[in-house]
Amino acid sequence: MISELADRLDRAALTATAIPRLAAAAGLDPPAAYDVQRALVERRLARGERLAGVKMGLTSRAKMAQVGVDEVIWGHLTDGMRIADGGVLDLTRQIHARAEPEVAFLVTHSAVEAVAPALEVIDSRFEGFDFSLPDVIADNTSASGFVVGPWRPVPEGLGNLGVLLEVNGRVVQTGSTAAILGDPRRAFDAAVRLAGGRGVELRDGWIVLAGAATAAVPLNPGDHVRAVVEKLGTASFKAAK
Ligand code: 0L1
Ligand code: MG
Repeated sequence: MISELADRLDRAALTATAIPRLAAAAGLDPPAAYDVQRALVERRLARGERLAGVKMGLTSRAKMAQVGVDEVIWGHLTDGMRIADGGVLDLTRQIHARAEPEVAFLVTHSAVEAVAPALEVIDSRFEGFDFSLPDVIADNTSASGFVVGPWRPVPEGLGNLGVLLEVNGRVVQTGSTAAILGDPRRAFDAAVRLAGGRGVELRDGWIVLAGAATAAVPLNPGDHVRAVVEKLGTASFKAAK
């Protein structure tokens, strides 16, 4: 069953076709959903992608409320999801992608080496971007793409830096790194704990995406998307069709 569910999600992503929710009919609880996620990521690795880190999801109160839960979740990042800073996201390979501004950590010796402004592209494989907690866990927490800006040492006050999300030069969302579990470093600690609990130790050179500082915005062809994080700088990409 795990393998069949992973195949369905994998096919949905590969063909950019939304599918109905699957967790309730399959009786998936969160631990079984993480088994599906692992099987899903293994299909990417079998195609030659390599693990690049982990991402934290539902790290803001607003997102937890949206899914009706009180806990953070995590997913896998691969090199195939990475978009160069200033690079292009191919929207023909997305279903209904959205972008959200984040903070990324660089891992050395299981600790934070550096921090960077980042963008995550989320693209739920479920119809209407609508899912239960086990659904979104199985779907690798909607992970689809990510951009990391320039690395720098962790600055004073990381827990409350201003964040802007711009589309085509217009500010469309404003927020603070405080929206990420009160301080993005808590998201890093949660990544160590939760991934470690599933036998995944953070490796040197891996990236941890800490979570969104604002709501995500839908993407349209031609959009130039930029995250601006106080003291950290910017990360950007262009959405193309
Ligand atoms: O990165 C995230 O917080 C996404 C987690 C899943 C919820 C969503 O797709 O919005
Ligand atoms: Mg995110």
